[in-house]
Amino acid sequence: MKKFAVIASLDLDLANRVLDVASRIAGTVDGIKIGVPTIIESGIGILGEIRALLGDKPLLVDLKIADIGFRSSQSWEGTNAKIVAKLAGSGASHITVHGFPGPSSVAEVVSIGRDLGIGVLLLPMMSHVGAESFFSGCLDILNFKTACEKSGVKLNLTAESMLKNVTDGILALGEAIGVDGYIGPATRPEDLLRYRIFTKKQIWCPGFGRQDRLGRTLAEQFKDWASNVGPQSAAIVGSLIYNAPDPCLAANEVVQIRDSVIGGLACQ
Ligand code: 3DU
Repeated sequence: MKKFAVIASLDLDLANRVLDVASRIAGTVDGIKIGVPTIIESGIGILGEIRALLGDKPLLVDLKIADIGFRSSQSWEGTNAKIVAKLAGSGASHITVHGFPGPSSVAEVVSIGRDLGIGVLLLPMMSHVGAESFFSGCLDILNFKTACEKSGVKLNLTAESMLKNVTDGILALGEAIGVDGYIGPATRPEDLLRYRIFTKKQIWCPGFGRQDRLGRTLAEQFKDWASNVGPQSAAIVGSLIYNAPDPCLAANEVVQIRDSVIGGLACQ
């Protein structure tokens, strides 16, 4: 993936609108994200159509998988495995999975994702108001370690003293299992800095524009994002692009802001 990528999230209600905007912006942005409403409306066939527009750019399918992992003596047979298996050959390059259902749930998604060549992005925190009410809660470390052991997940124990809350536990889990990256909140700069204590992996960040609660301009949001997470990252931008009168123009403006912000950074 391109460094400091811009990924357009096309949360539109009808398939023809998604495809229309996708066809107009595919050459400008660095990838596209499709969510559950679009899959429910259109079926996964739409992913192949978007893949054809994107060439080899990332296509993130944001299912936020959060069902069971179940390992029989032979293989992964939980619901998570069945969900991911449905994306075989669909054109998806990445999927999202929640960490709160625990080690076996995440391990199952990563195992099947690897078999299919689909990258897995884990959610240790979210961008919306109130996300911290559960994610920032205390982590029962003893219980967490036992759950990891039972699921065959080996935690890096040097990280143990760093585990302050659920977000930290999910980050430690992602590192232990070997996820491909994380979804991190652009609305919470301090959380993004905390992610970077745990991981060098990619961090893909939603929360630009309407979700910002810190009174920042878009350029300031991009500057905070880029300097906090560094080049192994993506900015996920939804309504700012798809709701604009001219989504193509809006995508160009977002990419220009990204370019001018990273042009001024020392770390690029
Ligand atoms: O707020 P926007 O319109 O830019 O859309 C953000 C997208 O990213 C949207 O699809 C939402 O479901 C997704 N997302 C978050 O906003 C926050 C998260 O923590 C994870 C995904």
